[in-house]
Amino acid sequence: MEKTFVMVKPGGVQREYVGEILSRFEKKGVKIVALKLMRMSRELAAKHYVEHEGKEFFNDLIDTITAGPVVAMVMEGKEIVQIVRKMAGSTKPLDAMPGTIRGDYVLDTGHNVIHTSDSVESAKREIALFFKEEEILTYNLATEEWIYTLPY
Ligand code: 3AN
Repeated sequence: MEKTFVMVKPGGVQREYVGEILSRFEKKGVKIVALKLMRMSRELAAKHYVEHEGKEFFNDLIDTITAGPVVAMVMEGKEIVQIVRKMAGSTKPLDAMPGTIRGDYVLDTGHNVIHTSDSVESAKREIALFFKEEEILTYNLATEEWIYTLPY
């Protein structure tokens, strides 16, 4: 099944949105297959945001993402990359629809509470940056057949 990388950023942890954000994904039926609270090093931050290197907001981005603990996660599900991205909402606060995480909690692009991978390829790269293979679990949720398969 498809996997994606999700991170509650330092601002989301400090504003105590971890439970709220996890709850939205759990209610959707998303399976959490890896999760940790950690502090990102500047080296890891620079690798994670390599596509933004050289942009005018790059240094602020690295400062902000390393300013406090983050909750890093791997989530699994059908078409999970784009579904999780939709639930997170648009990068620009004005475009982030109410009902999305950013639409409900974000007023500024640089303080947007959550990161989600933008493609299956990015997800693979980001998951490998944050997790060892043995930290990503394989298990069944008791509810899984009611999310995907039953009634046959
Ligand atoms: P997304 O997180 O929606 O995929 P990206 O990948 O374009 O957005 O940008 C990564 C992060 O860089 C954003 N979440 C935001 O924190 C920051 N960022 C992007 N564009 C800007 C900008 N114009 N000004 C300040 N920060 C920005």
